[in-house]
Amino acid sequence: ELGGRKAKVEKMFGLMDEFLKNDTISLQKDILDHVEFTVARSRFSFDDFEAYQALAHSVRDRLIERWHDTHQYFKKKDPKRIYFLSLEFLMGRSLTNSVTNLGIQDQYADALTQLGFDYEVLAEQEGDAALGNGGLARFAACQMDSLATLDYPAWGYGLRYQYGLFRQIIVDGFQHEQPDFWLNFGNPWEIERVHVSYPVKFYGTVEEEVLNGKKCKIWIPGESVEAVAYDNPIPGYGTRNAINLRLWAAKPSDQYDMESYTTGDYINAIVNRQKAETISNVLYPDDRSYQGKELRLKQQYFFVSASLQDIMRRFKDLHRSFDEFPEKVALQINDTHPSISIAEVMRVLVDEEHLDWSKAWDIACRIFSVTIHAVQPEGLEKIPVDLLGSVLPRHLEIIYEINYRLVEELKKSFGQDYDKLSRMSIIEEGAVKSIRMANLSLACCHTVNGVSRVHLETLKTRVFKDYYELWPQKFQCKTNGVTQRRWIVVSNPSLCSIISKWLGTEAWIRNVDLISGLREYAKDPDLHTEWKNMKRVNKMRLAEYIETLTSVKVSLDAMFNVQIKRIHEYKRQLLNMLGIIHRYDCIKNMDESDKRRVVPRVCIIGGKAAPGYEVAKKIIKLCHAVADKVNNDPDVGDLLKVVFIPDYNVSVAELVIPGSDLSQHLSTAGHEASGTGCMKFLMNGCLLLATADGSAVEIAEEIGAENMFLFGAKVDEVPALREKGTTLKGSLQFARVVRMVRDGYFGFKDYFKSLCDTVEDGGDFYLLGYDFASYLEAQAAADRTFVDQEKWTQMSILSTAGSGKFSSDRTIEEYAQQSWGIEPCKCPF
Ligand code: CR1
Repeated sequence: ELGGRKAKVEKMFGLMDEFLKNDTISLQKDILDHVEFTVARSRFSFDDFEAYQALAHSVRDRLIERWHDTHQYFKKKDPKRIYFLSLEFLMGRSLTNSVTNLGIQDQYADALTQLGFDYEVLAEQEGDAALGNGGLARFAACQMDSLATLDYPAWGYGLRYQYGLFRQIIVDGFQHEQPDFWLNFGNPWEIERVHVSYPVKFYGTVEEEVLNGKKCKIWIPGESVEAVAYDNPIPGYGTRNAINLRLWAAKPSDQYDMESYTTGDYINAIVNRQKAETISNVLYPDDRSYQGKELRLKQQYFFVSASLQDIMRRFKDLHRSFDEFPEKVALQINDTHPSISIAEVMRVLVDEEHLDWSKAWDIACRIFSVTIHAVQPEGLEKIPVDLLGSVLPRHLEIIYEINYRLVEELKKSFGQDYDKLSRMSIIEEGAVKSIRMANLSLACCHTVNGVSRVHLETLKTRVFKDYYELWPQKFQCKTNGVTQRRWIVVSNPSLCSIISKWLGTEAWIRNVDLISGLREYAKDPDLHTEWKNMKRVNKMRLAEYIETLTSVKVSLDAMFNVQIKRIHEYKRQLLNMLGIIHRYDCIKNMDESDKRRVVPRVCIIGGKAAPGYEVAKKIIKLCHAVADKVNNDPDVGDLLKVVFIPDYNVSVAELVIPGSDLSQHLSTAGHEASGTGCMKFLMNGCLLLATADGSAVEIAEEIGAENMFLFGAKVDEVPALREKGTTLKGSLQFARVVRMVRDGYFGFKDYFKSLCDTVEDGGDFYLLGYDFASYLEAQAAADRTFVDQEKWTQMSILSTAGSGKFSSDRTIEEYAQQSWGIEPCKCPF
């Protein structure tokens, strides 16, 4: 019997090639096979989308092969693993990123050309995976790429939303939201794992039980929902490693509620069961304010509970005692959203594994670290006690116990300072008694990370001051980064070739510090020529895109000036608009000879507003109202164009960033935790016009402040300026442009009134009036520099050359060493 089996296995190995082959003929055959057998179209007749699907499946096979090998290897080596828990991952498209990281893009392009298809056209068929809102979620995606590339034994865990971030459509200049049912045409990048599923429980009651003479608590849940795994292989670059991003989808549980079936109400019983799926239905589209919604809490617990069951099962396969857990497991909490995992770990260890509380707590404290992405205390999640107690009754008890012990410990340090104790407590008293999820994380995590130096300072001195004084060693800075694989190699291939050519190596793609080698050539006329050509071609591509979308024709000689990010008051798109109005107003008042000295500009704005965020939506309307007026004014012509790019997402960013000359990062100092968009522009040699906020401060250190356009109040000036409040009048120029909007110069007078109030009568919290003059000065400086194209190009080269620090590879190395204590585990070829 055994011999027979062995022979079978040997035969199977004999039949399998060691690796899938990547020569042109094999790839073509592979694509055609997928056309015929996966997509089920005739190999003699299929369209671009079907070709894309077949191509994607062919790439997916190669991903799966590496991904299997990597997991076999991880299993064999059993290194300490990092589990990255995040409610959001903004992956964008996968095709080009995958073939790039697999190192077979040229082969695929050739194979397709010979079949009569154009790789780029097929790549455009892919929709974005938009399972996230903005910075936090895209940063999570960049981190996954770096973890894979640097061979870390990592897993990402999140939710497989059926509806990603809404699609933004613009009707008469107003934002409308449409659902993003992104799975409609299937998703070749995921692998459904029907057999990897766990029950996740909700509601019910807690009862006491005596076990071996010891009193213990048991949770009798009232509802069970099944979490089914969908695996998304994440290939590293220049390595065989491919790690896993496991996203959970909710499915009705296998356990039937017998009663509803026996009462004969069969149809309703099924409809009710189906409701379980709503948990993973939709991504919350608001990235800042949380209203303590039940569904949101259920989403958080759902993915956390399934992930922890999965992690513990993997651990228990190889280990008996939880004493070893911290040697094998690091858990990273991405913002406070997954922090219910702390209570869940305690529940499992104490209630199910029967560990002593203090032992369990010690384990929890050694495995968890957290990164905070918010600056304002309002951005930190709070969950009403009543809600938590109803959805997760046992967890509420556990949180109370954690808090009781915490407060006892705090009393040892702070005595009876009740103000301090109540600020530090996990429970917030008040009209709505709530759980402060951030404080729960602070109490447990061994490391609390800020995402830029400025941000960490804010956390230490304002947001978590009390905690910092108590546990200064917990607080660390891990300045964000972005992956150069997606943001240069994939999205700007011509720049990629230039860098490799001048450095004489492609090694910078894995070791981006080498990019500083470009500094040496910053004045080289040959490099300048190549650089300018590259920019022009990228601008051409962007101009075509703009024309297709908005019918606005733009001149390639104009400076492309871009602000793309979520629309928020603190990000001050309104400042940008008021600056544009000022420019327009100036042009209108010029004679022809003055006009000749104007640097022509194309102002590009893109971004989504949370559906309930009225002010942000008014800003979008203002962009359109101004664009309408300016773009149709014959006095202005090519000197100024205003373009709003609808439905901004990762793929749009990949197109816009390489084609930009200048990018704007205008947050009121002290409000942007880090900002990662600026890093993508920097890598692509777009100059930055920015406030000294978030990571811009560190960018200035790396490239030299003289190579960017900094403006505005500094972080430490902002509080005093605010104190002065309404007495702080902006300049006459500021008053004039606001008046133009107020008076209906761009129409919609009544609609824009309240928007104008936010920067005048409302007290101008974000200091637009104060910063306006210095903003205009920075814009003028950008104009003067643009006229001197040699200087501009040199600054552009120095921006790219100085971007090495802002790779997520550096960020991940810091996390690995300072927070997680993990080592690379490289799968041999
Ligand atoms: C911050 O606003 C930061 C990213 C990533 C954002 C931004 O400054 O660069 O996180 N926060 O750390 C966010 O998206 C939902 O919160």
